[in-house]
Amino acid sequence: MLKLHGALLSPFVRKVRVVLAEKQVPYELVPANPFEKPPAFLTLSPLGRIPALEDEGGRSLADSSVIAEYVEERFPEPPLFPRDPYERARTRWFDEYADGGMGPSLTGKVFFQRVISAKLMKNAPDERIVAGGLAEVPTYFAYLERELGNEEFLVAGRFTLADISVMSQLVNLAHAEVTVDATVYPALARWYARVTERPTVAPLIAQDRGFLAKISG
Ligand SMILES: N[C@@H](CCC(=O)N[C@@H](CS)C(=O)NCC(=O)O)C(=O)O
Repeated sequence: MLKLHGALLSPFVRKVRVVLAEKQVPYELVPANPFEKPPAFLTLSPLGRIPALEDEGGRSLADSSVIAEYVEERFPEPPLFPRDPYERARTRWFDEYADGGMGPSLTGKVFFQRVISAKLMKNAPDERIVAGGLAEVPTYFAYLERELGNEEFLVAGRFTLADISVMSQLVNLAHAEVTVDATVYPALARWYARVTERPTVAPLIAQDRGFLAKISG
């Protein structure tokens, strides 16, 4: 069975878990703390980041996008990348927009301070960093609102990795009390509800909430 090394709350781990769930691929979630980097974990993930995947033969891969494409190629059904080359590239673009843009600009600031730092590490959040992240939210949300327009999904009119990657960052923002205001971003709010209600996504959010309730006590 595949082994996914990671932890609850990580947007990158959630992304891979949703990919595996959509394709109904069984896997074992092996707990890995990204703030401790034992040598054994560094052999799986040389940058010391979660997630890392180990295949049935013990071969490893790191990085959620690399893992998602590997899973797509090994388990093609249902496809999470469109066939058309431009639409495939657009899917990768939204994956990058989420991981390389929303991740460091929003989640890494607001979620990290309000949840990881305040609730898990029991340190006071740095409000200047939080404010910096919050100031960037409208730019990201307005872009996504425009890109969605009247469409149900971000790319090719169907659920793809683009939706998974962007949703995954937004879930972390929601955990940090940053939600999508439906009066300002109606398309994004509808899309977020549609994607997070999926049976492959909703249970993971519930699992996160259970964990958050425990660490908030
Ligand atoms: N590009 C990577 C990012 C992974 C990442 O940054 N994971 C965080 C946890 S959410 C981590 O492991 N941080 C620890 C570190 O950077 O040392 C991916 O997509 O997997």
